[in-house]
Amino acid sequence: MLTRRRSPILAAGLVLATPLFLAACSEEAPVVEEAEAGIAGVTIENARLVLAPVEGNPAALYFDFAYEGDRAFNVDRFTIEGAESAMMHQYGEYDFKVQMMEALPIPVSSGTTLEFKPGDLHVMAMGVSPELQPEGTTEVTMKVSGGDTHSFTAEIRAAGDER
Ligand SMILES: [Cu+2]
Repeated sequence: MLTRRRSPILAAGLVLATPLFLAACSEEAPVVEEAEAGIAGVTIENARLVLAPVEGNPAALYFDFAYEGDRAFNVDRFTIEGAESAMMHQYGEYDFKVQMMEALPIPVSSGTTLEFKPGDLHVMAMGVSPELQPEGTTEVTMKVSGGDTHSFTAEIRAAGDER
């Protein structure tokens, strides 16, 4: 077992090194309209990117995640169009203070739901482009262990909007 004392980066590396034998993707019924690109069984709802009060400061991405599928995987990392980088954060107590820290990859199997929400698990977007403006949208890509990706659209909200 990994211990929490390992650095998140090292732990992530060990998790990624676990061999995963992926079932070949099977294309089933012909797709009529453009499908949400991604992993079968993943549902993302209520995705929103909340900008910082000061332009250029980190923004926070929240959404509801659900998975119904055969293959277990780890939610590993995110990219957000218009942000230079993104990182999963969790709040935890450190040095007698509650503060944000990098989250380890999150194991997911059929029936898992995750709530990325204020004050809890979230994705932090760094290097946010001024082109990301309230009432616009941006494209988010979630990458999981094994390399599959799932893309979805997030609404952009101003700092003062409802989160
Ligand atoms: Cu954060």
